[in-house]
Amino acid sequence: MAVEPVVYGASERPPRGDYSRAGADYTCPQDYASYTPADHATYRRLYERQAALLPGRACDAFIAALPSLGVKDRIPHFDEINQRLYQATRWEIVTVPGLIPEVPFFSLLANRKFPVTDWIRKPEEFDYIVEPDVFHDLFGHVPLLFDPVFADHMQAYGKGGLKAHGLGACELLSRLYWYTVEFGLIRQKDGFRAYGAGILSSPGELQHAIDSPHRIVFDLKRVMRTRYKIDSYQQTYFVIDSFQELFDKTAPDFTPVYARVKTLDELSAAPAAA
Ligand code: HBI
Ligand code: FE
Repeated sequence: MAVEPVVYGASERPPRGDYSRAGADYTCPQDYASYTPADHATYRRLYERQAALLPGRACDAFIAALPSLGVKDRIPHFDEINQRLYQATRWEIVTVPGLIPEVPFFSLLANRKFPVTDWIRKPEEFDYIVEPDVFHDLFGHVPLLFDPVFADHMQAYGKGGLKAHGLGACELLSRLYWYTVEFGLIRQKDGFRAYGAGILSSPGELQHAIDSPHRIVFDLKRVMRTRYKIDSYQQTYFVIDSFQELFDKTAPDFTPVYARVKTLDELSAAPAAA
């Protein structure tokens, strides 16, 4: 059964990835044979460049977990990673052809399955790509799934997403994902560090996020009111003190939070003019 492709936002770009391979839950086998030597070289080069930028910019938990991805000189077999990941936090990565609709996405997270796109960007997209490719998903998202508290938060987010869908609150909830899982900062004793996958997988934003003065202490309602852009560096970053704080502040039922936020004005992604 062919499923409908999905693209980020209301973009006119054609969907990336072959959705005819996907089942009803949008998952498909990792098409390992399709990788060319150039694809493996792209992954190796992306990994080398990004890993060199992590000290002083990525959070300690990410740096400690990164080696769990295994090989860095080629695109890993997802099964290789799953053996370690399942042992660590009972998560597993599943293959998807690209972005998938919110309900299938939330359903996978709610079952401790993280969807990883299996195609990789072209060499000419080395510095920037809008859609998540295998490097963004593997390098950016998977290491923190080895952290027990963050792993539990991700499952809770998926369960919350299924509820949000029923309440028509997916846009509000997607802002929580955006300003934490994708672009979140954490305060460590030695300074602010990135834990968001969108920052950790981007060479330019990793520096920009650490240098940016526009940091706001994590506040759930403020996050849900703040719009975001998908194709430029963030202009506002939200800061947590620990993954436990993120888990605790997002554990309660969001129904009253959505009701309150819907009565308040949305906030621009750009920080209020000083
Ligand atoms: N699909 N494959 C994939 N990966 C994502 O990170 C993703 C998605 N679909 C929707 C989505 N993220 C966001 O809109 C979430 O906030 C729901
Ligand atoms: Fe992502």
